[in-house]
Amino acid sequence: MGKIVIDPLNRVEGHLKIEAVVENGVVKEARSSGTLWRGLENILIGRNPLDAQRITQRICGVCPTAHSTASTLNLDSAFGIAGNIPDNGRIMRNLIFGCNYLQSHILHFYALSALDFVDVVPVANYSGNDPDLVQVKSFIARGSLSPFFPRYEGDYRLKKDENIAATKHYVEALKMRMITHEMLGIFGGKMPHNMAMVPGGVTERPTVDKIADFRWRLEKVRYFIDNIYLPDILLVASRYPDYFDIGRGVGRYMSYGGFELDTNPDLTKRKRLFPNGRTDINTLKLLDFDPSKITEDVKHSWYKSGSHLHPSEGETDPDFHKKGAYSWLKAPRYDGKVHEVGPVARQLIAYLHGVPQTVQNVDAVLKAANLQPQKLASTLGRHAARAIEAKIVADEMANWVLQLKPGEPVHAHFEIPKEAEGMGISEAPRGSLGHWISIKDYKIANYQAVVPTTWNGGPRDDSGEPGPFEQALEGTRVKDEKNPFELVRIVRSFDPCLACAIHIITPKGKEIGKFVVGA
Ligand code: NFE
Ligand code: MG
Repeated sequence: MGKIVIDPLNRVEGHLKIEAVVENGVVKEARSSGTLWRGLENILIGRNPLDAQRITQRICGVCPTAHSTASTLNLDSAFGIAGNIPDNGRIMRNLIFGCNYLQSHILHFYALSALDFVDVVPVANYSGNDPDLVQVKSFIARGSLSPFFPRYEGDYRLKKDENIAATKHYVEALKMRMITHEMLGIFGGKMPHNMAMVPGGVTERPTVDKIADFRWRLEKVRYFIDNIYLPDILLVASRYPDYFDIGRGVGRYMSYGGFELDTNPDLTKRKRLFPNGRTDINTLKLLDFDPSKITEDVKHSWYKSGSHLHPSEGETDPDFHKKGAYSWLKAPRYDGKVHEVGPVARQLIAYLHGVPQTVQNVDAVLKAANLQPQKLASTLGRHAARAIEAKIVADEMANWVLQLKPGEPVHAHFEIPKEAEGMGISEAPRGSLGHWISIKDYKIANYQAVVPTTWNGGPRDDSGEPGPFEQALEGTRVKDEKNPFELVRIVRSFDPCLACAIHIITPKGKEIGKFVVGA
């Protein structure tokens, strides 16, 4: 029996450690551990509620827009104005958030995980004159091997020309990332950490110039998704078909729903591009979603605060010496049960709701890869679902931007209430994201976030059931324990972001070691 330790696992947001106990070549037990304490949200306590949108974005540089979306929905709800958002504000929020989705999904496939399937070594001997590839070749020749190495060896299956083409796409993906950031800047001011999303709507005004600027850039990104990203996913799918059976995971899925199509003040009833719900991969029946059933367990997390609490009454009291604990992530559960969140969850649930864009695109990809829907519950299923929804979001953005009405309102009036509770639930690129606020005496009295990578990467719950990463790893056959490429492929398919997962509120005045929070 051997133990594999992969630490750090990620190509960014690195503080994720995976431990796998292997018996007869198969993972018998896996542990996912967030190894960094951040304590970022403690800054929120006692502040003006409007600061939430600014500060929570700093949880992450990859998906700050997800946190600005969840926090503005949270403040809309606490201020009692969720039903008053003007169409221009609703649409510009979708566009700003959509840009972040596109950059995040493209970044994830090409920069953070494609190198698990693509071998860049053939580019060292490239003899053509493509300027991007010539640059990569000279970069390698200078001995600059990062970010391509170190890596696990032994299972690269694309042909030489395919590896070279995919490396070219890696470079093009970086340009797409730049374009989506520029697009986000048009309506959001800047990326990361947009300045435009505020309770009531946005601060930016649409003009014909901005709409045109946005739209031509979006067309480049749509071309890349349709002609490069989706075909690359299908190519990898054709060469690594066993990865539609590897890394299946818990099989229970949940989506809070995201991208606002109306302004129903009840977020659970609001019409959204990706609707809310739950499902099980074995039955594929649509199940209900009720946010009051969300709780967080901490038996195996380094906290001495209460376990199984709803986020509206969440506590975060660190205890690094706690026995039996092995992660700074909590273990979120719905109705006491573990759920995977993310693109597979969103697309399965949207499919079961009959969302036409999802049905059409999921059917097309399943047909092209000759797969049953159940195969989406897998390592490559996660990559495929992510590419499908990049296309859906990009195509919808092309419609939304033309629905903006220059000269019409972008923002609804609000007043900060003396006392209020709020909830902002949405879908970040990596899955379901919720923010909860409690306001007392016009200030933030408590603020809790439950984040996608906390759902997927969290440890065992109080009943001992492992989290989604852990369950996806358990039962996996490892060919060579020194090169556990199967395990990194599985976990990276979830697109882990530990910066998000370990955001953590600490109440003001709390002593942590020698420090007193907020003192
Ligand atoms: Ni830091 Fe994030 C997304 C959020 S993930 S990337 O997507 O919220 O846990
Ligand atoms: Mg939290």
